[in-house]
Amino acid sequence: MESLKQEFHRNGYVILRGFFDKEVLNNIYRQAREIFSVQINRVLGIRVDIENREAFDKAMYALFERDFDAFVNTGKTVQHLISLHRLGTDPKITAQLQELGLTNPIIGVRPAMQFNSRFLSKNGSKHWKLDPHQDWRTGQGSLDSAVIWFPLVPANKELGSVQVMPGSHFKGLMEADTSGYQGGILADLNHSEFVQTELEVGDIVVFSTLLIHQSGNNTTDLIRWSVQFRYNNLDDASFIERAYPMAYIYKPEEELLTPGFPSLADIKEVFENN
Ligand SMILES: O=C(O)CCC(=O)C(=O)O
Repeated sequence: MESLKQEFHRNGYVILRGFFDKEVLNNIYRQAREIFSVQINRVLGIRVDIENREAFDKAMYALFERDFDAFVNTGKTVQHLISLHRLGTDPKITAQLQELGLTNPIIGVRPAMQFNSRFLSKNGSKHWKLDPHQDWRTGQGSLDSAVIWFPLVPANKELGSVQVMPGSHFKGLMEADTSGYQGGILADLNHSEFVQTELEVGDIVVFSTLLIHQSGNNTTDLIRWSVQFRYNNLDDASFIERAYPMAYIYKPEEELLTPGFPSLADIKEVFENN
């Protein structure tokens, strides 16, 4: 019988059902909504019930429309949840990656949390979903580097769960538009080769960074909340030979984001009055 590693090598991905504890994921999802709800309250003056999914997602759209910067910054902030990072370093992941052949896994980049909805796009732009691409193009890590993709809400076709093209890692690294974040593949692809994943909370897809994949089409009025973890293999010979290339740029802003802040009074408020 084919081992999981053989299936992973053949298809370029595997789906593992019930891999994560639902409660752990629910907690991350809840914490992310709590952070957004603070900005929803500040910007829109409403206290939205984070347990009411329709109402909450609508409030997210309203925040996006009213204060795009606040939305983007909050989106970045939730990526830094300690619970999310803790999950990304769970020994269970290391063991699973080792079973799949990444003998010595290391984090490739910070975790990413995505909120996909056509209502979270500017002027009808398609940036809310990703065209066919290979993550290796943007990560350039070990040849066997892998992505763990999972939803924070049940993700079916209608909610636009990720779509994968089985065996497409054997097409090699494709020409891509590297001008933006997407790294979209330029060649015409046979779209009928895409497989639509359908995942419950707790299920994961592990895929090779060379696998061609794309966002599904979220046709619902709800947000598709999902997370991606990325790992390299320190033992990969080409990774060592290429001196561990690091393609993600992480640097501070040159300008103060809030000009004139903080004053000495602001500082004293924190350090003297508490
Ligand atoms: O979440 C999606 O729809 C696509 C995600 C993806 O392509 C990626 O993280 O590389």
